[in-house]
Amino acid sequence: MKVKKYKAENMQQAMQLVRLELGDDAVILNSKSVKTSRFFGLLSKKGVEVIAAVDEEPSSQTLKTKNPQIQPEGIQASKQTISTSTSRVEQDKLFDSIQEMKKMMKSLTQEKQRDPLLPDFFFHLEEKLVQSEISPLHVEEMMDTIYEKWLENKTMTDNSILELVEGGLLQSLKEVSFDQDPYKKKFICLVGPTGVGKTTTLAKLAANASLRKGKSIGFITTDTYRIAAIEQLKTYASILEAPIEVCYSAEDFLAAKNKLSHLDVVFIDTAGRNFLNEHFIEELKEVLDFKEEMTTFLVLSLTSKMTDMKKIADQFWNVGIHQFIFTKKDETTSISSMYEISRLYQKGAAFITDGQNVPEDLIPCTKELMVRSIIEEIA
Ligand SMILES: Nc1nc2c(ncn2[C@@H]2O[C@H](COP(=O)(O)OP(=O)(O)O)[C@@H](O)[C@H]2O)c(=O)[nH]1
Ligand SMILES: [Mg+2]
Repeated sequence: MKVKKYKAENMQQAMQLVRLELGDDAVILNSKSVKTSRFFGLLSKKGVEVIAAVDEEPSSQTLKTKNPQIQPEGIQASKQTISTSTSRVEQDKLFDSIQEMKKMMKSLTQEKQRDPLLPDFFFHLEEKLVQSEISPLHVEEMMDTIYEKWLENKTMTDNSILELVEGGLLQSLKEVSFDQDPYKKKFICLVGPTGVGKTTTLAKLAANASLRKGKSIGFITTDTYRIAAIEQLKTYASILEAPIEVCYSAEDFLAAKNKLSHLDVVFIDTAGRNFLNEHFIEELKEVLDFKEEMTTFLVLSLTSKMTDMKKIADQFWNVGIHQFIFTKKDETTSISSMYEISRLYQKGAAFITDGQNVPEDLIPCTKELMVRSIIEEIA
């Protein structure tokens, strides 16, 4: 890692220096305002001091680990990587086998109890649901209720059984609100781990508000961790001819909010960083100063594992999440996780995204749509 200190008149200049010398992947480790003095201290001027770092060429890393006798740290590092990944794999395996055992026990008890005349389609649906991301216990309860209904009317068609399943899934989201007007508050903030599609989705939402709904819009980004991230949002802002404020501190953020408060909607982008880092969540809470006038969406990728999605939701919950946005539907065939997350956390989803095209690949989400997509997956 190469670390360097830069002094400049303002943050923009400092970032330019960092970028020129260390490139787009540079990371800002620290920044503070300082006084620079000229003419033997007679004239003092305000400025900023930034400490930035960048990972050095990956090839030198590889060299280190390739020659253990010369570089003992290299070996240690790689061993550590293996041991952490092993324990993770082990954990996942354990989780999977527990799920497997649950399923087995469940099917054993069912075979004993249920009427032999029960149509194959019932078992087919039940099996599909158990194989999905939906909790087996929840599936069992729902299918038991449907079984009771079938006992009362054994001539029920397959289609009627499917409708009952659809009704059952909808019933569990009865208390969950899926807000239909995401632009009703002035500030819209997206939070979530790195790479899930926050910035892309923010651009889609902003384009939608501006081009389709005719709202005046602006952007704020607090994702100043990587220079490339700022540039990404700046590009969208310039295409939409919208103002953008880059914030490096809580003070900057408050100033930016005031500066853009004349606009209809202001879209706020945040850094992902490591979602397991609790300190980061606290930092985010401090910087963002979540108030009444802000809608906060937690962005989750449907390509993530269910266990990870739950961990992320738990971590970000403190920040005050209003609704979910589920991304990358186009990259997976199993989408029951979004239903399960909404059911578990009793929060709806405002949007689903299904591609990289801005602004097209954005679908407003409703309960019915969410449940229908599961029905299509299992039927
Ligand atoms: N396939 C697919 N890719 C997406 C979708 N949304 C975003 N991406 C891509 O995911 C990558 C990361 O997106 P970005 O918005 O930078 O994520 P961020 O780190 O959360 O801000 C980019 O390559 C996006 O084009 C989606 O709905 N489907
Ligand atoms: Mg981003």
